Amino acid sequence: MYYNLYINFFKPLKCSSILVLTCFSSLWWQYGNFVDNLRMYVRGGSGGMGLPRLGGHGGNGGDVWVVAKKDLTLKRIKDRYPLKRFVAGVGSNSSIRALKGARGNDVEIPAPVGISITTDNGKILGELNCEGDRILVARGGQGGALHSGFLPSKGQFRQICLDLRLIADLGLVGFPNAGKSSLLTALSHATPQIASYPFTTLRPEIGKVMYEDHKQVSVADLPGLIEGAHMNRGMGHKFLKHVERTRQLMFVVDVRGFQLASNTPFRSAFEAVQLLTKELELYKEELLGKPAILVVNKMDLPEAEEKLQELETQLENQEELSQLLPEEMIPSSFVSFKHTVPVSAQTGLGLSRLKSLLRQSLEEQDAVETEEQRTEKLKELRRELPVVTKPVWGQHQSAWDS
Ligand SMILES: Nc1nc2c(ncn2[C@@H]2O[C@H](COP(=O)(O)OP(=O)(O)OP(=O)(O)O)[C@@H](O)[C@H]2O)c(=O)[nH]1
Ligand SMILES: [Mg+2]
Repeated sequence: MYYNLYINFFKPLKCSSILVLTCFSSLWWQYGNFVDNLRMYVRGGSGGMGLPRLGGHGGNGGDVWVVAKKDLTLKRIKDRYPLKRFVAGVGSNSSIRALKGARGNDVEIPAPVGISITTDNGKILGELNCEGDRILVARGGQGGALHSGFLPSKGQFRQICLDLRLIADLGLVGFPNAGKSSLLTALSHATPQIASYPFTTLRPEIGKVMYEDHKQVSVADLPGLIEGAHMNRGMGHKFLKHVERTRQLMFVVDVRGFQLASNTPFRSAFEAVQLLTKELELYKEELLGKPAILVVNKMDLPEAEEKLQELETQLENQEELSQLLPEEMIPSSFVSFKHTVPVSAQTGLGLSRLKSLLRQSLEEQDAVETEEQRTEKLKELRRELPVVTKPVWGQHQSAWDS
């Protein structure tokens, strides 16, 4: 009997708790593994002593640099340098044998591309946008010389923060479960985790969409946003910083709408679009200035066609229709999507069209930007040219006359 009791009560409990624990431990593992900012202490080397008797100069202390390297993550840097302390070499003292002391060794901190570096008081030291970019973060002290009474100075020291913002052509924005990761998997070789529970993606990941002519477009998969993310609900807004540097946005919505849990309201695809817009706006309004494409996913499901038509009509009149939404859901400006593309990440429907539209849209942006740069350059040239004023016939004479 006791055995039956055990089977009836504890076994399901045990199974579900194991499931929950596995879920949480897998979530923790992924989350714990992703580092997108790192604080560290940096100090330039002190200068070496001068030699007053013979007028010798001490060597300067070494500098500390942060250098962008390929295929690196902040996590690897954190693991490799757990103390997160970088001190450059001291300059050598001036001596009878070497009147000019040797310079201290520089220290290079490797960092991934896409890092911006700030000091603790918020001063921006610079950005690493390409491999090989380097930023001086702590200057070494000067060696002792005549002007300093042969006394050396200490190196600069401070706490700095390396903040990673992914650089990609497109950033995926959507509610949880919309199918962002499924879409990235279907379009690229990336293998993000996919599951039917919300917040499967806990760390941003970049996938490369390849074209036949070897052109590549990079797409960043981000954790799902939810209503109130700006108030730190769900995963909050912290991942939105990763779309700051993407060139375009790819909104992904489930054609049938979305409901986070049974006690939260159901949102139609149209409402999802407005809510996503609102969350982006509350994070940083400038994000809405980026060109955007709307992907309507899960078109393989029943009634998808009707829902899509409904959404398209609503989007045509989005300003009027959104007035029917609760005030806190209405964004102050609306996104006018360059394309609305129905797809099914599961069956592959519409994906080849989406793939070529992504490329086309980026190429159009390239063309606009080159044109803008050209006009800007022309304007600059015109500003630099000396202003030649035409002599006005008769003006000289009248001045003479008077
Ligand atoms: N029927 C159908 N199901 C899909 C499609 N795309 C994704 N799904 C399912 O939707 C669920 C969520 O997919 P994900 O790709 O993990 O969604 P996500 O937007 O990345 O979710 P988060 O990472 O939680 O934000 C999974 O069960 C997928 O199998 C589709 O086109 N059709
Ligand atoms: Mg995902």
